[in-house]
Amino acid sequence: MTDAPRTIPFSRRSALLTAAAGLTAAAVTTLRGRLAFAAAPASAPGSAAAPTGPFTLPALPYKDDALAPVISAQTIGFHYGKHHKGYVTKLNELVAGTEYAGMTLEQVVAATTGKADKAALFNNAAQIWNHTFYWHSLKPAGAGVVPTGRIKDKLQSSFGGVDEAKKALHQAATGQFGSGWAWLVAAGDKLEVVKTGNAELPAAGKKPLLTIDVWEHAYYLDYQNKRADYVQAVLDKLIDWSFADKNLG
Ligand code: MN3
Repeated sequence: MTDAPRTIPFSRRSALLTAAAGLTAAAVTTLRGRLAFAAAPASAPGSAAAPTGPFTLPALPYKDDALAPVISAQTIGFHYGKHHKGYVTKLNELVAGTEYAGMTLEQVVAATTGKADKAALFNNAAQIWNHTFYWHSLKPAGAGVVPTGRIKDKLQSSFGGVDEAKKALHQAATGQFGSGWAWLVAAGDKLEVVKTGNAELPAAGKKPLLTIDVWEHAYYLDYQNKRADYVQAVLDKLIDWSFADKNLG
């Protein structure tokens, strides 16, 4: 689960989601393909085994101990190896034999957003996407913690500086009641911080630049109930501003 390419055009996601109601030609570009997901293995005819495709678990962009001590290998083992993987397994079960089996991950998210009767599909598809985006929002210690270039300028003009942007992210991450996500997003020319509950993504028109997972499974083994300490450590030592910069497009 190492050596995945880091350059991932997540930045097109919002446009895809916005356009996705009609599944436009642009939306047909598969997130699977762009993430270099493995091809679905062929299942034996008549096999009663649980479906193993079409969705697969994307590789972690670093080794499972690369974020330690901020995020331990044990946390990654559960968070990536059990939770993230579990969403993939569940989604494959849910789409088996349905129209969703032929869709990209982004298309499943777009087709099920806001539909109460499709909540299970949405939750599992969105959680796969969110987690992949989260892993890429982090970088082994020291590598991306000082923003430069366009993202630095935009943090300055939108928040008044990097520290202020980090404070806004910290506030969103600790202020989210229960499970959810804190996001840095681009809304037109400005950057904003938003929080979402459970598997929800930022609203259409707000392009995700980076995210912090604030579900308890993201930090409880390392920080127990101290979500604020986890968020501060991530912001100070792991957050990858260069990923946000790439996602500006
Ligand atoms: Mn999580």
